[in-house]
Amino acid sequence: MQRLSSSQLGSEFIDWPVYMRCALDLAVTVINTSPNPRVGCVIVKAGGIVGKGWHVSPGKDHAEIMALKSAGEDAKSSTVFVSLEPCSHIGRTGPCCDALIAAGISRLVIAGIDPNPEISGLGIKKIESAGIEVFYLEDSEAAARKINVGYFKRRETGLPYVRCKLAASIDGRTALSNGVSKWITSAEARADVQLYRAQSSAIITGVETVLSDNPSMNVRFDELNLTAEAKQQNLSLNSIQPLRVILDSNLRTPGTAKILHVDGGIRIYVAKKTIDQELVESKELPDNVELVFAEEESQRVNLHFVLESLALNCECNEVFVEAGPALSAAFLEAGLIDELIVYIAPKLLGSDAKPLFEIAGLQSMSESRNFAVKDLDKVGDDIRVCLIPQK
Ligand code: AOF
Ligand code: ZN
Repeated sequence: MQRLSSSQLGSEFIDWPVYMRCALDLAVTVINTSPNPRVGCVIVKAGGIVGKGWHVSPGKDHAEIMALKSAGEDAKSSTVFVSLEPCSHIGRTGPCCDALIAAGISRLVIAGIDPNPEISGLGIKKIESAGIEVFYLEDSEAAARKINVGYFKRRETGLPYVRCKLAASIDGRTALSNGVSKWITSAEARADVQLYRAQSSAIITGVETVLSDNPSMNVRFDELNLTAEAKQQNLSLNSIQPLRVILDSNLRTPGTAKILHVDGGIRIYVAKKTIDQELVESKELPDNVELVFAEEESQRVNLHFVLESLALNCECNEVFVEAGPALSAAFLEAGLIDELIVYIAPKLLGSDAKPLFEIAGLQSMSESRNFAVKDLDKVGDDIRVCLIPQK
């Protein structure tokens, strides 16, 4: 395999980054392929695109297979651009490497190596041993990883990528002192949250939020505001609900809670030592609810255990925490948040309203929790700020 940076691309290959950008764009428009990565592929011949493909959902064609089908005979002697190394294994579907070789392609250009231990590097080897040249576009690697930030993190560390979302007023308050919080932010900001939910493998909340707000925490597909192109690329989306996860050390979630009665799987993590069978039976939980007895820390479920279990047992790539100030603070203080998303509404809720995070008693500036601003956007009448906690 030849590693190439843009500055090394001769005039013959000068448009390669553009074709790779097309493959990456196809991948990025796909909202959720969990537990699989988002992958895009374009097939180029005689200076033009002859085939395009993207992975839609597990069990469906991989990006390369869709692109090969759309290129037909034109795939012969073509150059194939894929945002990720083609697979060499038999999973839910057959190996893309074999299909690319059988189609008679001449060159393969990739932007990332699949961190799946069943594949990692083997796809490249297999293609090369069939006499096909393989190129790695180094300048596209960061974009390829960003599209699958959770997939890479899970495969490389055993933990999912954690986004924590909060909605606050400009005075940093998340609810009035009487608990009323509907609605702080605009409908546009709430539709934006729906998109984050839709791209997540799991949505995590706490029992306090279940008890105080009785939320559904599901994806309302009609609220997603997708473009026609995005709709076409996400045809299977409507049938997939992220796993909903409730952290509920003492199993206080009522059997009647709304979150338990909408489509999709539910996991309730309870603290191992505090729960007895009698309590479980008294709850009459619906069949789609799985109770998980978690390791505990000060009689609470251990958050690291929860995330590890979601990655290992449920193959969660990206998880979305939508919780109150106490649980959000617990994730932050445990160093488990990768990205904090705060919607700031142009409102004042007053000094007796509830804070963003329950963190108290700081005495010096050196104790402040610090963030780097990743993105800042206006969403409807609100501001969305994406922050990366600084360790
Ligand atoms: C590709 N192209 O578009 C994707 C790939 O169970 P399967 O058959 O869907 O295989 C899943 C694995 O394949 C996944 O874990 C990842 O390693 C790779 N994903 N590979 O060549 C694709 N989505
Ligand atoms: Zn494949």
